[in-house]
Amino acid sequence: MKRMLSGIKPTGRLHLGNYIGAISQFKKYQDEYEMFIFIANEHAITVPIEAKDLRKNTKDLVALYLACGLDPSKATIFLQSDVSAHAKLGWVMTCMSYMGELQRMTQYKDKTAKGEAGITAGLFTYPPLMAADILLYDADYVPVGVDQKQHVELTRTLAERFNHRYSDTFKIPEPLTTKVGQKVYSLQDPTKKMSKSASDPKGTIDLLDDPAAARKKIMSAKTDSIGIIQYDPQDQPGLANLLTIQSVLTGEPVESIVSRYEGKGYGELKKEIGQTVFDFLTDLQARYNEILTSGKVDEVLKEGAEKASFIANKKIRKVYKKIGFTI
Ligand code: ATP
Ligand code: LTN
Repeated sequence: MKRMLSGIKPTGRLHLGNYIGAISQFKKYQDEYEMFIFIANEHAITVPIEAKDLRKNTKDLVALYLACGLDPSKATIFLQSDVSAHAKLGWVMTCMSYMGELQRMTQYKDKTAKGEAGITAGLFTYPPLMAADILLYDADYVPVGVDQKQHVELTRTLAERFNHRYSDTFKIPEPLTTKVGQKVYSLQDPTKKMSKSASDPKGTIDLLDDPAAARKKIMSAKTDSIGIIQYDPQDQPGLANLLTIQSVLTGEPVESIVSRYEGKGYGELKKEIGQTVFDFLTDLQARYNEILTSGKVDEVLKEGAEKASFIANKKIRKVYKKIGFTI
C-alpha cells in the first residue's frame, strides 16, 4: 500500500469548505492508502498564538476529524510535537537548505513584501520543517493545495541533496494536487472561496455553527435574478455553489437535483439544502460532543504518537548515523 501524509495547522475553526475540499477526501484516501495525518502544532507557532487557543484548536480539530469519519484504525493521527524526530530532522533539513531557496518561498516572500511586522525566523525555516515531516515517513504522496506545492518541491530537492551527499536515505515524495476536492464558495460572495478569514461570517458555515443559524445562512445565500434552476457556475455561481453543497452532502448527482426542481423556485431549493445542512451539522456535532467528552481524543493521539514515533525514530537514527552524530 502506498503511503500518504498530510499535516493540518491548528490555527482556526473548520468550515464546510474544509470538509468538502479536504476532510471528505481524506476519508476516501484512508481506504486506498496508508495514511498519516498529523496536527502541525510546531508550524502553528510560527505566528504568535495563545496557549489556550492552540490547546482548544488542537483538541477540536482531532475531535472534528474523528466525527467526520476519519478512522484511527486506518489512519495514524498524531501531534507533531509528540514525535520529537520532527524537530530533530527539521534542524538537519534547515542545515541542508540555502538561504536563497528559503527566500524564494512565496509564503515568506509575500509576508515580507507586504512589510508585515514581527515575522519570525520560524516562518522563514518553516519549509525545511515541513520537509522533515514528510521525509520521516517515506511518504509516496502528499495531498496539498496549490499554495503548498512549492514546499513539496523543496522537500524533493532537499531529499535528493541529502541522498546525494550521504547515501540513499529518503523516498522522493510526489505532491498530489489533482482537483479531487470540490471548491466551495462564500454564500455571500460566490466569486470568493469559503474561508475562515472571510470578513462576512454569513458567507461561511462553520462545522460548529448552530445548525439553525447555518440553515439561515443557506436561506439568505446570494443567488441571481435569472430564476431558472440549472448548474451554471459561470452565470449563476451562487446557485451552482448551493447545488454542489447539496450534492456532496447527500451523494445525489447535481443533474438529478436540477431535474427534480424543474419549473420550481430558488426558495424551495434553499429550503431543502438548508435542511440538509441542518441535519448534517446536527449529526456531526452530536458525534463531536460525544468524542470530546469520552476521552477518545487523548487515546487516539497516544496511540498515533506511538505508531508514528516507531517509524520516525528509525529514520532519525539512520540520519544521525549518516551525518556523523552517532559516534
Ligand atoms: P484561510 O481562510 O486562512 O485561507 P482556509 O479556511 O481557506 O484558510 P486552509 O487551512 O487554508 O483553510 O485549508 C485547509 C484545507 O481545506 C485545504 O486542503 C484546502 O484546500 C481546503 N479548503 C479550504 N477552503 C476551501 C474551500 N472553500 N473549498 C474547498 N476546499 C477548501
Ligand atoms: N504547510 C501546511 C501544513 C503542513 C503540511 C506538512 C502539509 C505542515 N507540514 C507536511 C503536508 C505535509 C499548511 O500550511 N497547510
